[in-house]
Amino acid sequence: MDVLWGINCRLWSMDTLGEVLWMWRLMWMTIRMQEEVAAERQSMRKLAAWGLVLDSSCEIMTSDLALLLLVLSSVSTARSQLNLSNLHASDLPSDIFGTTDGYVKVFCGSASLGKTSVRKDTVNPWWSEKFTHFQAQENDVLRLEVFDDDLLFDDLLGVCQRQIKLGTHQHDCYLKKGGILHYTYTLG
Ligand SMILES: [Ca+2]
Ligand SMILES: [Ca+2]
Repeated sequence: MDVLWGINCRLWSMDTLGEVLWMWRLMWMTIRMQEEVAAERQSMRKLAAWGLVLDSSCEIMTSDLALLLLVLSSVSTARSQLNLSNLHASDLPSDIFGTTDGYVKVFCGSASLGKTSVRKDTVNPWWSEKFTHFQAQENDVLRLEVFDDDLLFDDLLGVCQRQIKLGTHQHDCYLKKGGILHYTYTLG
């Protein structure tokens, strides 16, 4: 009797172990499937965020893809070249440390295009530097920061900002701390 019970018990144990393993495998597969579905949804959300229109079966429609490519190509062709030149200033304010030592930092959109050299001891500086940006777009913000070079901390004399337009334009910008910055740019 004990022997038979022992055999039955072992068989029961084997069956139970098999069931547990099978259940564990089923749970593991379920979790993996959920992860894959979540990842798939995440990638679909990213595509949707890029402006792609998805159909009911979550497949990108051919016409939408063609439209996207058309938009992307038109964006790339909208890039223009910006040339900035003829930078000079008049009546820059001096301070107790002496006559102004002016220079200008140049930015276009999120790009920094560099800065001019320092024109020492003059309130009417001219800068020979020219700045070029090949990835400019109409309505990008051209930003010019005029500084007085000092021993420790340079003084910001004023900031000139404007949205650039196609063509050649000449501007006079009145600086917050006094003086005028003159410049010319061409976008095209
Ligand atoms: Ca100075
Ligand atoms: Ca100063």
